[in-house]
Amino acid sequence: MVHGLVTSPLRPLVAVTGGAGFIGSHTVDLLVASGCRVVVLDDFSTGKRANLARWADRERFGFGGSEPSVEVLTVDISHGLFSALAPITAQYGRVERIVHLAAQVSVIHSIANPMTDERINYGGTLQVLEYARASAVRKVVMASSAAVYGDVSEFPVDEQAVCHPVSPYGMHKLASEHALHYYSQVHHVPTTALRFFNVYGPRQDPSSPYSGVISIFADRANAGRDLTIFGDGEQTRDFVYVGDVVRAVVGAVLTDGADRALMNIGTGSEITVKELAQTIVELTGGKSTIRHAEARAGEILRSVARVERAERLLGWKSQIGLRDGLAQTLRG
Ligand code: UD2
Repeated sequence: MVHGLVTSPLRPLVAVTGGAGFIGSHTVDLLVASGCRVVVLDDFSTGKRANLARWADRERFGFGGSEPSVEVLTVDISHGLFSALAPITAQYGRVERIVHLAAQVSVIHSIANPMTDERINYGGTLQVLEYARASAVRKVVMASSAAVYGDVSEFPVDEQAVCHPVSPYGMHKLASEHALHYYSQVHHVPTTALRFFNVYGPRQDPSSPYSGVISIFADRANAGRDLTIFGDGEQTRDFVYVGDVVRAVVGAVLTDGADRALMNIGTGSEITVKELAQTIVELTGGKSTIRHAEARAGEILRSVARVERAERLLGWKSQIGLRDGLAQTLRG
């Protein structure tokens, strides 16, 4: 069970950085459904207003009404949160909790641009934590990643495994986890880091070559186009449905427990990319052909999470199986 859930009749004000993105917008939906008021901070580099369209008519100045509502601010997280949030807190009271999802999300981009990745991903986390410290925020939850592990040899991957990230992206996520621990221990800002495995689901953008494989395969299979597998397709991943992921995020941010904790957010099951492609082709009526191209350099061959810790600390477990999640994703 989630311990210490907020029972205040007042709706907590929760800030969501990256709230217009794929995982962020699903997080906003669930927070609002849980009775929270939400302020989104997003620079719209990859986030989209369309992802928040259902809240558009209730955006701005809706906090005083009877309906839960969402405020959207255009902010580059690496410039800090203070000036952006000042008018909001002056009008609606303090930000009680923060979900930190804003990030430069491409591993490949981080290898070509390590300084940019450091500014946004590590620097952005420090900005969030500085705001949280100064404003006595009650909980900060950050999206970390399976990328912190790098190459490991034991599966499923345990949170206690020694981390050797093999990208600036993974390095900066790991450094961000250390920052969460430091701010919690020294400055008494309660924090939780969630190490996401391969998240998929509706609203994931398939448009970049480094988009999530399921978003690319779903998009192409729906259009009857070929799917390209990099390498032999025997590499495995632990694909976790976005609806499950945001239950973990919202559970963690609305609890006063799980402080200074970090945990894997995955299903504990793995599937090869080849089986994944075959399943998607089957679910879309068999119109697409599966082709192979050269394996990606630096590819991790196996990835699957040990999941007991999230169950123990948050009472969280994935519920949506891959076939159901794929069906939802293919419907869009
Ligand atoms: C995921 C995360 C990344 C980081 C990393 C940590 C996503 C989108 N990326 O990278 O942010 O956390 O895990 O290890 O979740 N593939 C194909 N054909 C395609 C596209 C991909 O075969 O058209 C393969 C790809 O070579 C890989 C697998 O599918 O073996 C998954 O690729 P991905 O880009 O979805 O995610 P991954 O695991 O590289």
